Amino acid sequence: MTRPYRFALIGCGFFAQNHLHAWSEIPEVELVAVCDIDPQRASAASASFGGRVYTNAAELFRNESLDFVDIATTAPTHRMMVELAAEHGVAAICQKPLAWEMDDAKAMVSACAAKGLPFMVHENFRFQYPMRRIKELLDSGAIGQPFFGRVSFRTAHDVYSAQPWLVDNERMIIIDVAVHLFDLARCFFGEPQTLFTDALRVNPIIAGEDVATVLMHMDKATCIVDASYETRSDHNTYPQTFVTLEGTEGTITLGPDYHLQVVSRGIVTDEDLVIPEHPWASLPWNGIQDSVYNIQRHWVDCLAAGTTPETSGLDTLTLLDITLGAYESFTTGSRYTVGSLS
Ligand code: NAD
Ligand code: 89V
Repeated sequence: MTRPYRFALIGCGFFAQNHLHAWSEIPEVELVAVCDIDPQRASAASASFGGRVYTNAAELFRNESLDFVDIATTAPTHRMMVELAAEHGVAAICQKPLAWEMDDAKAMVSACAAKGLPFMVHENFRFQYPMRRIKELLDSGAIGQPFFGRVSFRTAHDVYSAQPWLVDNERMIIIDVAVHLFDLARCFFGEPQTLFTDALRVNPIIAGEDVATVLMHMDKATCIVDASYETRSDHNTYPQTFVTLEGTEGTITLGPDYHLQVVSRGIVTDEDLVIPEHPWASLPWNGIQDSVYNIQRHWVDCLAAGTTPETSGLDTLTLLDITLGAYESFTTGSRYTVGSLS
């Protein structure tokens, strides 16, 4: 490496703090600017992590010479930001969900492809340490041919205090959280062919759905994805994801507090997974925070090697099709055939 990759972060809100901390652990990058329409947020980010302050993304791109931009705003601004980046020949990482609509997502992918620019979506759940372990076990054949899965995220954690914008979203837990679980299901089983959704709103103060169950049909497997923000259990496990995978030779279970059990050809192994530590990480977010570091590390490794990131923009078009298809299934009350919206 001759010089660090020069980058800017746009959107200095709640989750961007994790991005900023994780970037500070990656020596190959240099934060040259931060941008937020809220000047206080931009200034606070700059005071803690460095970089010139902008409140206007167009001005940022006009003034700075960047290798990539990290977009941590919410979905309505993603297309505008990615198109600006492409116009200026700048590679981009963009937070999930990539977009609310398929046309916007396609336009972003096309804009980057037209300029030959790397484009990745910050779809970090598959980069969680326990999920990497599960994927390794699956690929090693520990449970034979997987035929059933359940990927589950259930909590009563008050998500609305830190992310008040979720209250008014007409589409909520499927596009906010199940999107991560769909991606995990794809990572474990491959692409689904069809899916069926049931969903409802339990909390009357919000606009969208806060409980959802989606049945995904893969070539040789069935996978249930379920998410709830209204599940009151014995202890709060937010923001952990639970996984059960059954195969012809055994079962993998990731339960509360990262307890991993593997039953493989009659042998049972139990392990309490230890999430890799970062000086800035803290409970209960440490598993997610580590995944932010891992996905950002992956981006830099791909830039250096000239390879396509796992969660590229193009790959994420399928994930968005599944996610929007889940709403389509709920609305029509019938199975959605994956690919119909693409
Ligand atoms: P937030 O509202 O706290 O932060 C967004 C920031 O973007 C705000 O500070 C806002 O002022 C700024 N912004 C809005 N429009 C802008 C513009 N035109 N130019 C510059 N700045 C602008 O939101 P959040 O909760 O941090 O969520 C941000 C994104 O991160 C969402 O897409 C969300 O789904 C995603 N997210 C992902 C994870 C994950 O695990 N991958 C976790 C939480 C949030
Ligand atoms: O992805 C999100 O927006 C968060 C979560 C904690 C699920 O990662 O809500």
